[in-house]
Amino acid sequence: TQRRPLIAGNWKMNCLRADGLALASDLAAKASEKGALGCDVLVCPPATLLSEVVGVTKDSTVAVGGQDCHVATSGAHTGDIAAPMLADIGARYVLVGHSERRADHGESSTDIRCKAIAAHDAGLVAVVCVGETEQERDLGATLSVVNGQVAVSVPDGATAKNTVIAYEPVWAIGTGRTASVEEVAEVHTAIRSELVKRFEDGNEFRILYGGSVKPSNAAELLALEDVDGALVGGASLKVEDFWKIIETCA
Ligand code: G2H
Repeated sequence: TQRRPLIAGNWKMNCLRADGLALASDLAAKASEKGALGCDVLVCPPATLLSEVVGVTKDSTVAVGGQDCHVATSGAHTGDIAAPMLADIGARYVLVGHSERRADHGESSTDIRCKAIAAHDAGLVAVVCVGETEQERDLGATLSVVNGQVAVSVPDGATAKNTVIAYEPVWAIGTGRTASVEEVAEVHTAIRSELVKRFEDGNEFRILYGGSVKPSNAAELLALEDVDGALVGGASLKVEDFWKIIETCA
């Protein structure tokens, strides 16, 4: 199966307006200059910048996504953003269930499934994030935890077109510590086999790796059979680094 890689930048709660718009327009300029890329490119800025980042990237191949959405389409949910609002301003993707959301906001896999459904209903691609903690890994529970998260967080209506999976071991996020290629390969293979069992097009789903991806380790990770791209945090905030990761897919 030829799966087109996706390189996604998760800016998290970073970038004031000037820096964020400069980053997005530099990236769009590089993408336009280069022409056909070997991967799809996505940036997920903070909510404050979404609309303007859509504006500065609109003539490029760079897609824009939110970092979270609410399960409801509208209503009394102060501070939240509904999936149709993201679609309305031109976002095409949304991250759901990032481990920081699971930890900071107590989101469960059931919540995340509802968010993925809300994203699908709004016509967005849901990037469903999963990953074990250090303690779960040390207990030897990695595969059961991750498979359990995939089973509950990914809705039955998921297809390879409306859903991307991102595997991010929590202990490797923003720590500089990356999972070894063997560790990554083992989990991605396990996720693939769950997807194939459950979905007719399970082989077509993109499974991204995330957790301290940087230019120096991107190539070996992206070379793995079931690694179909990367979800990049820190290294997506510098256009040179993010671009180097994109170029490993050329
Ligand atoms: C994992 C990743 C992006 P970083 O959270 O989602 O962040 O690359 O900084 O580890």
